Order: sequence, then structure tokens, then C-alpha cells
Amino acid sequence: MSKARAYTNIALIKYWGKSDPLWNLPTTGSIGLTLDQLYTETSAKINDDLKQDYFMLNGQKTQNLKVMKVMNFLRDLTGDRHFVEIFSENHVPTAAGLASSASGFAALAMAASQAFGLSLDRKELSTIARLGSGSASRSVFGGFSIWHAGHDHDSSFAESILDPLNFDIRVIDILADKSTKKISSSQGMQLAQSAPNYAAWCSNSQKQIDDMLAAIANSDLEKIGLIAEKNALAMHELNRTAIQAFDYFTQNTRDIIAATKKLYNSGTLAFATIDAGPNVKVITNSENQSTVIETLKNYGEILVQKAGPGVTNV
Ligand code: 2P0
Repeated sequence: MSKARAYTNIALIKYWGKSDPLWNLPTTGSIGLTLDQLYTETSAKINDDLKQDYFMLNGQKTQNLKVMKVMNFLRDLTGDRHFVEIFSENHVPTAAGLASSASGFAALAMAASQAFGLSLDRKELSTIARLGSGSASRSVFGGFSIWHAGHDHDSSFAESILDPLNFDIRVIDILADKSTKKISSSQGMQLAQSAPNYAAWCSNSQKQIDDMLAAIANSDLEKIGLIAEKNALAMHELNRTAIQAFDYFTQNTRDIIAATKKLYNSGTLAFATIDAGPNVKVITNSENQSTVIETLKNYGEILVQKAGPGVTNV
């Protein structure tokens, strides 16, 4: 049996659109930071008696098309037609709504490929994780990573940018809304691709990737935060201007973004980023985190995360 653990990651430059939904090829590259609190542990073992894959998620037997896609890919790759039993547990300390497919598919990529006897490097693992969920390609790596858009399965991989677990960055989740999202990421990005500014967002995103790489290389947290905030707000503006317009933001989301801006304008390093839901994550560092928490704790439950490790066997 092979068992792996992977952590969630937050996108500093977002993945928000696919050029090929079947292979999960994105329209743009993206940059993520793997975090250290929320993780998935997954074990996988070939079982000769099975007539199909057996997938248990948090103790419940589950049918999951994305898991099947990954397993079918591994069978085609190896020529081994066996089915596999997979046990997966999400370790989410505080609230629902945080469970992520990113940690799940990064852990599955490692555990399931090993169950088939493969010993893949991280780059190859990232392509297999991507088949399940795009953002999972980045959770294969610790610290900062980049997922290159690519043009086919092999060229759409992630790689490490910088994996110093001592980089002084904190990501503060303000968990205001614990309900599950109404529009999934896959659906949301498909709708967003009809926005009139979508092509402009993509080309701008490429420039922001270059600026973000420079900011990371210079350990410039202020630049990292400013670019990430701009990229996230533009992603959500696409949603509001799509042909079938929608919005993940609630009044609380807007209030927290405004409070974060106010903090920054008064000299605190604090920058907002928001994924496919209403909850805001604030990027800051160890020196500024107590000011951020003191100001934002009234809006929801607080979870503080640092940079975390890449996928490993456990
Ligand atoms: C990201 N998100 O870059 C972006 C920003 C959410 C907002 O990737 O369709 O679960 O399974 O490939 O990876 C979440 O979407 O989407 C996501 P699929 P995924 O982190």
C-alpha cells in the first residue's frame, strides 16, 4: 500500500479558464503558495477482487468522475488493468468549505501512481494531479510554485519556484461563510470565459506572472501582495461581466476587502485574495499578522497559515 499527504495551496496568480476541459489545460499559467494547515492523506492499493475502483472519502463510499479519470489514465499509462482501493481523508481543522480538491488530487497522484508501481518525478506527478483538478498540480510542490499553461498533457506541468519553508509570509483565512459554493470552479471559469475582457485578463495575467516571479525572487512581500490582490479582483470582475453574470462576493466579502485596504493605507502589509467563494484570505507577514487579526476577527473565524511542504509519503 502507498500513502501520501498533500497540502492545499492558494493561488497568487489565478487559474480561471480552460483551453481544454478534457485534459484540464488552462488558458493561462498560474502561481500558487502551498500552505501548512489543511491537508489530505490518501492511500491506494491494487485489489485483484475489484471490478471497479473503490473510493472512500472521509469514511464514505463516493463516486467521483475526476478520480476515475486519474485512475483510467494510470491504467492506460501502465497497461495494468487492475482496479484500486483508495482511502482519502481531508484534515480540515476548523470549518467546512475549506476542503480542497488541490490537496486531494496531489495526494492521489502520488499514492495511486505508486500503487501501480510507478516512481514518477514531481513534474510528472503534477501532470497527473492536474488531470483531477488543475490547482492540484501546484500542491505537488512546497512553497511557491508555477503551473505552466502548456499546450498538451506533458507540457502543462507545475514546478517549484522557491521552497523555503521559512519565507516570512502568512495567509490569514477569515471564515465568514461556511456554506458550500453555489457555482463550482469548473462552472464558474467556463462562464467567465464569455466576459468581454477575458482575452485581456489572460494577457495581463502573463505579465503579472513575470512581475510575481520577480517579486518572489526579491522577497518583496508588498509587491507579491499588490499583484495577487489585483489579479484576484480582476478575476472576480470577469464573473460579474460574463454573459451569464454571477458573483461569489457577499457584503461581508466586500467589507473585509475594504477593511484590508484600510489596513494597507495605514501602513500594515495586508492584501486580499479570494477564490471561487465568498471567503477572503489576507496575505501578510509575521510582523503584521497580529494587527490584521485584531482588525478582521470580528468578520469571521480566523485561520493562520504559513508556507507548507509538497506532497510526501506518510
Ligand atoms: C486557482 N481556483 O488558481 C483558482 C482560483 C479557484 C479560484 O483552481 O476545474 O478545483 O477541478 O480544474 O482546480 C479551483 O479550481 O478546478 C481553482 P478544476 P479547481 O486556485
